[in-house]
Amino acid sequence: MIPLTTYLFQKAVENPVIDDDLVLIISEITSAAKIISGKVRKAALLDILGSAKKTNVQGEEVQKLDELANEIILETLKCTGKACMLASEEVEDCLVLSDTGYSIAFDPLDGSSNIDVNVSIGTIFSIQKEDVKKPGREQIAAGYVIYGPSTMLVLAFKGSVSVFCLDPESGNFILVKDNFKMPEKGKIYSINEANYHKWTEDGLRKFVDSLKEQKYTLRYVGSMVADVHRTLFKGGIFIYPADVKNKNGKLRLLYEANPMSFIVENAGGLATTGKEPILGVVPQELHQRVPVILGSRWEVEECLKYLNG
Ligand code: FDP
Repeated sequence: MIPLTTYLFQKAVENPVIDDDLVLIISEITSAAKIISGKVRKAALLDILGSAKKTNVQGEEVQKLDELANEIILETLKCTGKACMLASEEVEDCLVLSDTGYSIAFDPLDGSSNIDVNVSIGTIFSIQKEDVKKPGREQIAAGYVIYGPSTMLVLAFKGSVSVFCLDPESGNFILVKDNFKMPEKGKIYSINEANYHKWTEDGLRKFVDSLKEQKYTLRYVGSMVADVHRTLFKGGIFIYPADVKNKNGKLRLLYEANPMSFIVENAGGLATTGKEPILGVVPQELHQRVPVILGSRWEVEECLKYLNG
């Protein structure tokens, strides 16, 4: 039974990137996630389900739990004294706290349209040095916490991905899988197929048709953490493409696409916009969107063949 903090200090011995400040930041993000997990589990009892009756910077409806999760993470990270810049899906501008240190981009509660129906949602985070607006390849660490039947943390550093499960009795995230690798090929594709006729790439339609011919099955929760979590463990492909309405797709680069791509690639998979590796995209804007194609190596390479002729 290895708790997260013990794991981080052990990992720091072999990986010099993991310094005490980083350990503190990751520990505090996961402490915030434990509080959020508690609120999510009791949301109906605490009367915190439903809309906060406002829209965020991206024009999306803000849920009460979105707001609460955002406040919990912001306050927790500010208190560490080690975060120099914070960027949240729910906040228009970056919060600059100092010149040097770690910057954290996060989606406090991803999949918020699923909150009211008790479907898995999660917190996603990306940690960079100094500036948040850097290519994903430069991430120091990235992870997500999924609030599902159990609360799990998936944490990636360059070259390693580890999986933890929250033990409700001890309140610790316990290591359940070190050096996690995803399957090289799967049997599931995950995409909002209701948009089939709106996708801008004809090659994508042909690729999805080819998967059906190969007897793939479709699973789509509509909550990125849940869909990526399944893709990591079972293999296959997750796609949120560009469509006529969303020219750059829907998912945000800095706190959705980048951290998930970093996890997937360090677990042996691939992540691309269809034109370039997601981790190579140079961010132009804080809330920039990108098309996302990620998953097992075989399916992503196959998808690229269809997209690029
Ligand atoms: P949500 O709007 O519920 O917050 O980031 C946005 C996101 O969820 C992702 O979690 C999810 O993958 C995607 O949107 C689902 O979008 P569609 O409903 O358009 O399929």
